Amino acid sequence: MDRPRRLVLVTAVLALVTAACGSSAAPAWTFGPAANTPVGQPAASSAPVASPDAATVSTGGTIAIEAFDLGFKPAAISVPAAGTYTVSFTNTGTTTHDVTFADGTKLTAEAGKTVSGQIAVPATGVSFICSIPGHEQAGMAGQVAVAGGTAASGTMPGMGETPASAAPVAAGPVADPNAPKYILRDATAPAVMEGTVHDIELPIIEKDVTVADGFVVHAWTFGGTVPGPTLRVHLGDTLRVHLTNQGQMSHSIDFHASLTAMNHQMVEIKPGETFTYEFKAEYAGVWMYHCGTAPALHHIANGMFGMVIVEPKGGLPKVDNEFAFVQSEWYLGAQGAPADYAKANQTAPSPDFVVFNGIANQYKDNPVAVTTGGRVRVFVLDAGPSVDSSYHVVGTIFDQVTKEGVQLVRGNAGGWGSQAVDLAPAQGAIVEFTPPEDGMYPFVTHAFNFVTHGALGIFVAGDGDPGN
Ligand SMILES: [Cu+2]
Repeated sequence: MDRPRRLVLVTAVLALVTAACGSSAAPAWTFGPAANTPVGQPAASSAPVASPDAATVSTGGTIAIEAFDLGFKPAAISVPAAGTYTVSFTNTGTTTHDVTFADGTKLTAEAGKTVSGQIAVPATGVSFICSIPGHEQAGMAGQVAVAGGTAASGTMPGMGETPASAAPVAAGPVADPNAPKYILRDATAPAVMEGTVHDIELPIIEKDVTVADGFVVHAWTFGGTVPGPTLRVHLGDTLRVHLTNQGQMSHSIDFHASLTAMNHQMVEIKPGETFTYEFKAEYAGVWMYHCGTAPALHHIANGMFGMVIVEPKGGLPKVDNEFAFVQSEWYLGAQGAPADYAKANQTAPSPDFVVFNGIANQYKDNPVAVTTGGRVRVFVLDAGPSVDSSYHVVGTIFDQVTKEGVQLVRGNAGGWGSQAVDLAPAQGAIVEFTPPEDGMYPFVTHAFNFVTHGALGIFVAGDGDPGN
């Protein structure tokens, strides 16, 4: 290898190491954190829309509002005159909801509970939403109108008239050159855990995460990273996952590797609460875990997912290199804000970034070393929330594939091979290949419109130069 080439590679390796250590102090960046863009105040610009789900309250009566997952009943309420009314707010949903009026009055009810309070209804009426992130966009919006009055300009569309998927989609933010540098995710697959019973601490943490050069999301995470940690166990092991919700809103967890009733373990974990989700890994595979709190689309789109590897009976044979890649999408809101629910909820998804292990292009900028002529094993999961993956490694052929329990076996009698593994959201696979010579082997989803949106990494075999 000539000297300049070697220098380039050394520089790349150094960059990888320093990025992994997160060494440099974060520069000040110009856009404020999520706290500067609070949720919970109804928008002031939407035009009023009548709802078929309407109710009229008599003079001196009580305004009764029911919250369900995800909407209000009724969403349009008429009162005879301006004045102060008692509100009885009942939550028949499975997760905490609130009713937040345009003047800031807020009543919060846990699942199955009723709370009451008072609201001063002006002559122009008052709009209300659920202020929990994603809930308004999913349809939790309504309005109290005064009979004969003029609707205020600050009213909102009622549920049923404006489907969330038809809501206007925000333009993506502009890259901020002063945003904190992303923290490179080590692509190496973890070793299988020792023993047969595993107590795993998995705190739920809401924090700012740099998801691409110049772009910061106020993500919701398992364990403080997107994706959450990869958990690797033997078939038949018991996992006791201890969750502590350190965030500001309710979350939950759903392990696809488990067998359990939804209302047994996929329960709401309120801020400050702890919960232990216990299951036995009875089937081998590459499994997804994710938050299932409504709207699950928003919680997954904002970072709450990860991979569980359950090794098959007898374990996997040792190979030279092992990696874990989770493909997912980012639908950006404002800088430092959570992912944009309306954008994620389009029926034709148009993500800002499609990424491996949470960050656009991180393994293009920091190539991953593999052994020439060695066996490389990749655990790959498509976490979505909505886009498929066609995982392909340029210049290689997969000679061993296990996808959702179906196997292509190396050395099979017909001589069959595989070029790409197709994964719908929530599907996982194990692929194996051998880099035949020193050189570069890019890995992508072979839907190339997403390669230009961050779904690109590079394996470097040997010194990266096939010419020597
Ligand atoms: Cu969540």
